[in-house]
Amino acid sequence: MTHGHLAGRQQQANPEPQGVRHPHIDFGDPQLAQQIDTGVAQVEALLEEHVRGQEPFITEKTSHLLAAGGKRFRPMFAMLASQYGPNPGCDKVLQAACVVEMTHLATLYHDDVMDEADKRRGVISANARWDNSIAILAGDYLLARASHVMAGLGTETVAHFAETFGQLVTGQMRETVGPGEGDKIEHYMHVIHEKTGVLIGSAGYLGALHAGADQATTAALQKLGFAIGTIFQIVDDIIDIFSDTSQSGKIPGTDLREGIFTLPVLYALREDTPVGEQLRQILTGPVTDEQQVATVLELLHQSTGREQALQVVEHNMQIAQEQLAKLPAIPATQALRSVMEYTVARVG
Ligand code: GRG
Repeated sequence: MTHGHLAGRQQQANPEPQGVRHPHIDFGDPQLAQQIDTGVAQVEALLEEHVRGQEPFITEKTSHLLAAGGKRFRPMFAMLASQYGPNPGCDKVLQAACVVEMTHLATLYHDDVMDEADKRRGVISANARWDNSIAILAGDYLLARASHVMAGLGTETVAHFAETFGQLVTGQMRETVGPGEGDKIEHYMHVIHEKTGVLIGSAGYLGALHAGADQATTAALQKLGFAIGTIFQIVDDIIDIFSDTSQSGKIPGTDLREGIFTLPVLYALREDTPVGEQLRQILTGPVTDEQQVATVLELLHQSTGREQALQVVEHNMQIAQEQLAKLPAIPATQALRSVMEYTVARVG
């Protein structure tokens, strides 16, 4: 749930940027793969152009995280969604994909301020390199540039994006205020829907809309993106607890150390077993002592937390399958199925 940052622990003197890391997904059709690659490369060129400011001191900040890397998952999803209309990969599709990725980029700047993150995409975060004000303003500038591109895409896109912005901010604020007396698992699901599901849903919606796809198909691709985003986040949160460092390169328990209890932990805490009881006693806040982190991880391995979180993944896969079933039998549908399988396969 901390979305990849390693606050305060792993900052290196000379951190290495990740570089752009397109996920290796077999689309099952070389011609389609070529079209998507070309489209994503065109979006990359647009991103490089649009993150630039009118002053060099702006460009230095707004290009920092774009240059550092990232998967470009959302542009790829938009390009695939555009296959369902008569104009796949047209200029407007490319611009829509660019708007989605620039918005994603802006949220990363703001998220790192809120999380006091030191690193993002393998490099020093903007808040750590400059300061919070600069990082917030860089995110704001990216939103301004995204709005500029959006203006050329018409009022339907602007209206759609107004909704998306609102949901992103609501999710972030919902996470910040916490569940209060409410159900913690419902709260978690609500937050990940708003913070992660909604924007991937937008990529599906806008890619299809600007390619000229019909309304039912556009709606199915938005729901598919939402479900895939939800799976993506739960899987990330499972990996954070249960990953084997030698395989994933990640140190397990980052969220725990920050007092963020994600889905597998929330399920484990509900268990009416001695393991659940011990976890309830220990997990009253952030786990700071490394010995305690090891104990909690061991208890989580003994719990049903992972299994129960995977059942929620399974449920969202069914939702995704329902949307895939609404789509015509074209190569993009098989590719989207592979995208869904990729998001799940990361959990091992
Ligand atoms: C600026 C519109 C706006 C909103 C501010 C801060 C905030 C409200 C929302 C935060 C939303 C957020 C950071 C969600 C996390 C989404 C997520 C899964 C990030 C990681 O995505 P990847 O794995 O990252 O696709 P890369 O680096 O590969 O692009």
